[in-house]
Amino acid sequence: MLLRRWIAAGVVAVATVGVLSTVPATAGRPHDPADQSLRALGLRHGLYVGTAVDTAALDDPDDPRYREIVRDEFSSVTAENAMKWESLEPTRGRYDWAAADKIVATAQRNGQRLRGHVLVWHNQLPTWLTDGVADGSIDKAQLRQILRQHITTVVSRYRGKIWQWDVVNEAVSDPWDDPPTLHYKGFWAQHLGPGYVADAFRWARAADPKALLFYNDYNIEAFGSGDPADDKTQFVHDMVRDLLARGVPIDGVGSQGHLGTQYGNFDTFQVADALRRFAKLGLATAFTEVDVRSQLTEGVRAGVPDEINPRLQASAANFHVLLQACLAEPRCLSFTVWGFTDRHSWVPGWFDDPPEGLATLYDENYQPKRAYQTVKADLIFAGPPYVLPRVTPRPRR
Ligand code: 9MR
Repeated sequence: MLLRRWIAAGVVAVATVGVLSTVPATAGRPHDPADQSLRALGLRHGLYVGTAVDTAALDDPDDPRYREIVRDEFSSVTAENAMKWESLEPTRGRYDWAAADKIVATAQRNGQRLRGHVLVWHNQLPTWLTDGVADGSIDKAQLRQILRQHITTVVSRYRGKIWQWDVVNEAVSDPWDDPPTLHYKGFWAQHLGPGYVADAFRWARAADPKALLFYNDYNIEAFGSGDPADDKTQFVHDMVRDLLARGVPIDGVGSQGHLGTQYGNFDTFQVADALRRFAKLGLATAFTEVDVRSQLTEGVRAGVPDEINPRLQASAANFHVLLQACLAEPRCLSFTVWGFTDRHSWVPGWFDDPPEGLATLYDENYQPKRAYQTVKADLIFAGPPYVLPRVTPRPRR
């Protein structure tokens, strides 16, 4: 058994070196066929493989492995929470840049690109803002001015350092919301009307002429009915098409990619089709927050293999579908996972009835899971004619 495994590993290693040695260096890094990290393998295609980073984990002196994996495996990082409004401006008028600056500095030291997350979202807003609106001390005109000021301040601080900004996040409702007909949802739409979306992109562009400006949302991995009344992907498609038609400087659509193994999900062709249709509008795309969670049944928690294995395999299969579709679409610029280890993942803290977890590429002890090997294999065994170098659109004015 051991011998068979060893031989199989040897065959893969030889095949890998064979594939890699024919590929030229990309993206400014010397090509090293021995470097089998996700970042090196991704850059063979010009694809940036990223992760969200958690400030506490990054700072934890007892957790060096976290920092090593961030540094070695990823070519792009996103601050999981540190650039959100409540983190940056907990007190009105007093910005605390420490955590965000640290992530930017770490990324620069590591030679990584940065996705900025997030300028306009209805969650994780500071209470001075939401309370002020609720008690009437901030009126509509002031709110618009405050938003403009926030976008200008944050984008200006990191001008020239952010590759892609998530300018507007999750502006569109879901079919389970009330009313079920899809609409602009949440704090900003409620208080400013949907025009805030275009405003936000214009203000972001004024503060940084070069960053790629993204709209970012979940459950837009594939098209459904095609009716914007109940197909979120179609709604978002029509929204960004209209923004473009009005000359709004939007450059990309980020598909978050939060999936669960208990759902039907999609095949590669459906996902590739969605990316293609956004690309046809002239937009870049990216997977921005990929993770694939599973229900932690009693059997899973007790370590029963026939409960765990199908979930790990299904998780890997869903990572594969999203990554393969991204590889197939030259305008899909980056593939970012929302945390890389089950040790630091938003999932267990968020879904507790039933409990969910197992959503990332590495287990809690930093052992690579099936999903990691699948992502790696996808990056190794992809190439022309179906996988071509990335095409980056010029930032719109
Ligand atoms: O991972 C983030 C978690 O730590 C926060 O508690 C949560 C609060 O809303 O936000 C999580 O990140 C979200 C991201 O910013 C936007 N898309 C959904 C992500 C998961 O909720």
